[in-house]
Amino acid sequence: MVRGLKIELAGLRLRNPLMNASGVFSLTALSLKRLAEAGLGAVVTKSVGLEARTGHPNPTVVEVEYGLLNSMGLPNPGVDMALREMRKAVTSVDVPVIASVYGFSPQEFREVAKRLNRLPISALELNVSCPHVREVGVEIGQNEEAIAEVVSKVKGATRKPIFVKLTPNVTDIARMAEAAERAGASGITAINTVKAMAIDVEMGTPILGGRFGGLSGPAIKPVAVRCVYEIYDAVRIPIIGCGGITRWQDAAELLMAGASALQVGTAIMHNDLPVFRELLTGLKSFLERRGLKTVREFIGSAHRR
Ligand code: RRO
Repeated sequence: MVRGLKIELAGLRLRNPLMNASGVFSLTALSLKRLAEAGLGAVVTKSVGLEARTGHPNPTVVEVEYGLLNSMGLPNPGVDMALREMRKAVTSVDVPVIASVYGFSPQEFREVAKRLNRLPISALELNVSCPHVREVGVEIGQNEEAIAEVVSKVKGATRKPIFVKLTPNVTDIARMAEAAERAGASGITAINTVKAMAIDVEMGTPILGGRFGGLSGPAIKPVAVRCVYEIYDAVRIPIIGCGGITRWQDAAELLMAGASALQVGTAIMHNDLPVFRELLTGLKSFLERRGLKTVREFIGSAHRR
């Protein structure tokens, strides 16, 4: 294990700040276990809702310059089936398990959160930011009142820490973070994917079965850095930075922008699980070169001038 990277996040003690981004390698207990074994500080499940969904028609993923475009469409087995897998996960994984939750209404979010109380899940991440599934993602995440309502409803149903995953597809992400904080969120995850599209010029039609998708990977890292920086100035609750982390320098950049923890998604698809060891070793050496004892000393350091 790489030492010196321990953090505390909304009451969770993590051996290091790295997590997977929800949806990547995170549907089964076995894949969550493999992520934990790859060295992560916590693991995050694929988003689960009240009912099962098959997701969007193929193709659901397309590679573009400097990133990936996905339109998975929230495929998931529904919370009751997902609970079985999560039960296996919490018993076989030696790091905190964070459950990602979505809903078509504040009541649905609440109901899913309530059912998750049956398991020793460490925290919830509310997905109010899927860019391409109608009525369930950005319709909530682009509206301060809707974010606040979802957070308050879920808070009434659980005592677990609540992270709210925000969309960059808004004019002012800091205001969305403030709304989540005012409603009692324990932290913010920033950012979900950027709404995007690709067209096959020979066919003359959109490539993705769902037409629109979410852009992830190196292309969106500067957007993530900007969002985390703005949110850090606006709220006191911790931020989990997510978006395009591929090398340890990207991780350091998001920490300096104000993230206390980090999620990695697309880089797992490109570099597989060894990417986490590389990130941890790189961050550790950087700390040492800077004469710093803990990763905490980095958090938000780009704001101090
Ligand atoms: O399942 C998806 O298509 C998906 C989700 Br829920 C999300 O939050 N972000 C994303 O890029 N894809």
